[in-house]
Amino acid sequence: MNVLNETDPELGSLELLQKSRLGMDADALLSDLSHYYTRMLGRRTLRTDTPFLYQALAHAVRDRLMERWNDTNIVLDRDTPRRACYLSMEFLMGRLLHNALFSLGAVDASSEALQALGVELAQVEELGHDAGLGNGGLGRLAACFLDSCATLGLPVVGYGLRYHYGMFRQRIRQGYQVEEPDPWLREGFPWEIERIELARTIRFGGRTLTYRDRDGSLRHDWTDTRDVLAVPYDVPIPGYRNGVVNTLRLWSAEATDEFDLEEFNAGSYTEAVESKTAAENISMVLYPNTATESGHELRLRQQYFLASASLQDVLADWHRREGPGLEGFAEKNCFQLNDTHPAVAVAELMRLLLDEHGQGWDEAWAITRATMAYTNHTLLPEALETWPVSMFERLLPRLLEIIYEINARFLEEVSIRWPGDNERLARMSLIGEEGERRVRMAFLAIVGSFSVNGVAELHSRLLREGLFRDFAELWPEKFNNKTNGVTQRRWLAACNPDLSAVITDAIGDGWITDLDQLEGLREHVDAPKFRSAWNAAQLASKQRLAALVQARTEVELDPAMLFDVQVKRIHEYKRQLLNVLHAVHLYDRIRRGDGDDLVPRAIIIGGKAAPGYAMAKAIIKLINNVARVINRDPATEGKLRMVFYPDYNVSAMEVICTAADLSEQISTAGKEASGTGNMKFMMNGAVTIGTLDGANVEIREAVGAENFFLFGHTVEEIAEIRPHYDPRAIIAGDEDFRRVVDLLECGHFSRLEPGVLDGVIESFQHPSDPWMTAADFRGFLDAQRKAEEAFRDTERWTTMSILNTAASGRFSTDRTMRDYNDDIWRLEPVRPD
Ligand code: 26V
Repeated sequence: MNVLNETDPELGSLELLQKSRLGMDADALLSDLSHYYTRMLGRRTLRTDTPFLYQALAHAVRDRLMERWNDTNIVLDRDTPRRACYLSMEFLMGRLLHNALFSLGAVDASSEALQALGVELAQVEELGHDAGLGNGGLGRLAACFLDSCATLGLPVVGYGLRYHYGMFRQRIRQGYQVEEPDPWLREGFPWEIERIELARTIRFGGRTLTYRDRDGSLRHDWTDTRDVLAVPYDVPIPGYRNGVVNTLRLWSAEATDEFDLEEFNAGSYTEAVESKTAAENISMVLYPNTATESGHELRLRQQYFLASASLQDVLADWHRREGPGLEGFAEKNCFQLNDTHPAVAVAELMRLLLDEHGQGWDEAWAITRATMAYTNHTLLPEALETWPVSMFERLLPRLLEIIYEINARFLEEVSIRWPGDNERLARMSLIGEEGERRVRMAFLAIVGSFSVNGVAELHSRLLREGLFRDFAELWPEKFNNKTNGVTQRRWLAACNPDLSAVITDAIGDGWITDLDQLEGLREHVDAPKFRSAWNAAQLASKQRLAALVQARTEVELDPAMLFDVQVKRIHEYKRQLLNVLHAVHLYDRIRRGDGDDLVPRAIIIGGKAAPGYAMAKAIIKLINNVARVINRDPATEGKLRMVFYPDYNVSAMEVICTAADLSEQISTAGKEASGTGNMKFMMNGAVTIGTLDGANVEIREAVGAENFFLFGHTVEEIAEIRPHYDPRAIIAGDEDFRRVVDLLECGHFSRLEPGVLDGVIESFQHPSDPWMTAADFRGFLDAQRKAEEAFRDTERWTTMSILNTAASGRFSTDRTMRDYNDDIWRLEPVRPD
């Protein structure tokens, strides 16, 4: 239901818009900036300790985006090309100002404008908050996808939630993680446009009525619902200097009325206000990805809220342009499900088509199956979503009916193909019957989609051979791979201007939109001038990071050291623990006088642990305790430093990824679906030390085995040794490992806090350790030694660094988006007039 009616754009306004293009020069920007600063924000004195200068510049820039945004939307409206919707519970956008300026080609002009005021652009950019609407890789991938789609001119709309509180801020107190809320909207978010006229009503609870309509067909009514309003806020997504601005539409939950009148009239004022709060809770907070948070009803509410609002939006827009019928809808629309989080969209699209658009089951199912596509992002069984049937029944009774019907028809198909195979039926059912009955969201997504993809070659193979084997046997043609990427605009061009200049001097700037051109760097790999420029840029980046680390942690890092970096969410499978064991080993060598030939090294670890994930939090405590002891011991002076970088986020990564020498990608094989941090490091010239996991496999293939430090058991080896895995025997048989464990167990790193580290120290010694950290200890040490030798040979390292960047072309999301488009979306690029 619309709150207001949107009117069609008029031809007259098109001409007006085109005539009134705003200037991109410093004078024009400065004049608009001061207009917003003084007239809109009402500030008279110039200061950089308040957000107003940032907001004023953001508004001036947004005006310029708005012109291109309108132009893009006019073309989309006029030509109605096929489009794709990227449905995602997370969009980890980071800061938007620099990206907007960079896309518009206005970085220099705005620097100049600010210089006239005696202010540096970087200072102003620092005033902007990260839009942290995501947990990690999955959310950042969505943001990189949007950047690439806009740059390629692909008509793709991002649909997400406008959480009031994004990813929590992390503080470290006495070595422990402390979470603080992230009220990122408090100072206002200048990039969004509220579009109240496009608000939708979302229903929850109630019951369903079945009746026959005039034609005698069965119809369903979902009544007595508690409704919530979904209000869209649009964020512009600029393409790189191509005049395209796409849309990220974020839904915010509001009560349908200021007061629930029924309750208010009945005299229950407080209940009325409470129900308003309950409605608005839906988009209050981003859920962390831990098992402890799973199964929460509010999370299912969020998922349905996103799915329903977005699908209603697309259908309403369709009818606005095409009239009442749905003919051609499936040819013009495609929905990409970012993991199972929005998978309820399969059932919701069915509901909308059946109950609100008068379609029969077969027509509706044909449309659903032709428009939905599903991407899986994890193999971890504990991360696979299921919802209790009882919860579905209470919250979304009509959807449960539809899911039952989908399941009945689907199992019929399975039993025709494999008659009498009841075990298979139980395995493939959308309803899991072990213990409490639960809806299996991944299976719903597979059954309802025409495409199912993993995010790296290895991951996609493991999906086909393991987790989704039955489904791959039934529908082999559905399964495909789309290896992840990252956008080089943010992750090289914008965040590493020094190295970018060196690259552009050598091969021109075509790589900014065609990353394969980085291959051209190979030709320059032996040129002394190029190499020294390369090294100078790397050194400048390391100096920049050292300064940041000192400001945040008070630890001093010598930029000449080997910067050994692991930043990502803290999770056991990512094995930050293995990294710590290595750090303790290096420390032990120094202490026993065997550290003289060590390459001086700075171990930098950063990342957030989900608030309910006790072991991950214990790992953070361990890292901090070990770092403290190492940094305080005079014996390590000039040889070894270790830091935990607090509050790791997108903006921190923009500095960190430029300054790493060694990129740690050391997950247990088969556990990391892809990884994307690995790609950011590679692109910026870091060399990877890693296992054969996720996209590491493809990174190594691209750069060559000699430019990658490989270690660790493979997926197959892990499976083989698991049944008789005996970490204590491994430790006992390895002198270095024994010494590390002894140091940990004697309390050396927890002198005044006896016992606080016991849980972590035990975890990797247990035969049932799922991550098999001990199994890869020796391999890791050996690979680290090789990395050290290579780093000592400065010339060799420079070559490896250049070759890593040169081989990173494949890992651009421009390539990923072309792959999605060629195989799944099949969209035509748009060009605004
Ligand atoms: C979710 C959960 C939920 C409950 C228990 C623990 C747990 C652990 C991880 C997750 C995240 C699942 C989805 C996800 O974020 N996957 C990441 O997606 C990235 C983009 O494709 C990819 O690069 C990462 O390898 C993958 O972990």
